[in-house]
Amino acid sequence: MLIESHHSVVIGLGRSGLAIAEHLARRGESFVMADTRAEPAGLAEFQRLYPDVAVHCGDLSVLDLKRAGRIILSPGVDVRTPGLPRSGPEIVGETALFIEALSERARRPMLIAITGSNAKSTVTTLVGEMARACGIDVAVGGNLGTPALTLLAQRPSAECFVLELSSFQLETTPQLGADIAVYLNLSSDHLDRHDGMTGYGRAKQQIFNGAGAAVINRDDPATTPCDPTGVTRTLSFGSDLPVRHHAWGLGRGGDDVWLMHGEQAIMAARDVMMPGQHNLLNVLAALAVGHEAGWPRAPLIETVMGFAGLPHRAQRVADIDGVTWINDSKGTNVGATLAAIEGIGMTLSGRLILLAGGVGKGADFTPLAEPLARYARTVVVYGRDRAQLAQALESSVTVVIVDTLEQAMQHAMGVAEPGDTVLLSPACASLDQFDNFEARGEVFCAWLKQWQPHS
Ligand code: UMA
Ligand code: ADP
Repeated sequence: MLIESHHSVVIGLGRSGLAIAEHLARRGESFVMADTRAEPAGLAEFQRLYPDVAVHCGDLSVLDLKRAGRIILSPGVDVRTPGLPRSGPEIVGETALFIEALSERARRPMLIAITGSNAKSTVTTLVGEMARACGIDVAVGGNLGTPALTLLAQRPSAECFVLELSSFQLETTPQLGADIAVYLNLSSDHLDRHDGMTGYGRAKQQIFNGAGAAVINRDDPATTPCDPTGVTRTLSFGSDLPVRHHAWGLGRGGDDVWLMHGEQAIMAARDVMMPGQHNLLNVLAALAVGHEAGWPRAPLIETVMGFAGLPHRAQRVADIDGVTWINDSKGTNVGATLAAIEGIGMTLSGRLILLAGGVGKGADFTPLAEPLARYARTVVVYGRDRAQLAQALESSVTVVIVDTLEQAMQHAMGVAEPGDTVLLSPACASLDQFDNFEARGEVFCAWLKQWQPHS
């Protein structure tokens, strides 16, 4: 394929690649497409839509990418992929094109950008719901599912964009310029892509580039801007009692826990439908965003009271003979599972039975040992990396090893006592036994159906 200096080369024939192609085509810009897979799933659809655009599939090293005007990467494509030039043309991602297009608008809509290792989708969705409840024409997407450029095309008159951004998307966005930049937390994930925690943290810090207000987590120092230049205001949330006006936190009064803004109690924790203290923090982060955006408080609180959370994220799915069953299949890393154990453990009447396992991605599971010793009756491990989990946990808690999730559930059903909670929060990816985390969560829910004849 011949590459010329006026060409953008778009890499990746997935959702982002299609959104980029549509954007460039609409602007009349010349581009070619490439994908490192020999037969990418999106090829036929792309060729149907753009029969005149050249497409290269396979090794990028055979292309003369140094000649390109610029290279636009899909988030799933590593910047270190063989064949990608280390110098020469600029390498950016879909979010950078979105920012460029936004800045061309006469009246720039508000941009709220949300990152973190965990809770991005929950907080992004909640902030979007809050905006809608305030009557704002809002578009919600990014890593959550709909590419930012697709949102821009579909919702040209949106007053506000709420984007979930992954480290992959931030890494290829040199200047984000969000009006409100939210950094929820940092824990180990995607280390294969980012040369360890330092690179992963550095990519996440790009959320603050050119930001107006920063919303950060007092419980997690990694979320503080490393370079606060340009950040005009910093708001924080955390599990302690906030002492300053810009701080959101938790307070205790009588038997109740309260969500606080400075010294003002905003709402009772028992009015939050999502289970666990970690979800109270998510609500505090969303309230801080709503406040900073200048949205009225009453619809924000009403939205929280009606928000049950997203499927597969610490979702209460059954109550059988006094035992609560929680589906946290999206707990695909140690940080998420830790938050679920701590958050749910804190409010337990009985003991916890944790079901964990799958593909551990080389993670260190030992941080789970101490909270499990505090809250768990048993941990049932299954799937490919069950032996690593067992080894990390068995000196602190009873561990039972089985092969499959169904066997783990069967065992949990046998040992659970009334008041206990069975939590599926695998701390692992699902791909050894399932298509994705949704399929894993659905197996969990389907298995429970046999015990709930009336549901
Ligand atoms: N491809 C290559 N070479 C590679 C990897 C991929 O050529 O080394 C090609 C594939 O053959 C395929 C295309 O790239 O044709 C897929 O592109 P992609 O992997 O970037 O995926 P998209 O379909 O563009 O979806 C992406 C995000 N995917 C990833 O970051 C991996 C989606 O997040 C996101 O919803 C979407 O853009 C819209 O913004 C998914 C995700 O798993 C949900 N995100 C990770 C996460 O949440 O942990 C970060
Ligand atoms: P993301 O989009 O970042 O993956 P999700 O909202 O889909 O985030 O949640 C992913 C996982 O993180 C779920 O298992 C969820 O229970 C867990 N989680 C939710 N809130 C928090 C939090 N505040 N800290 C850590 N983990 C959390």
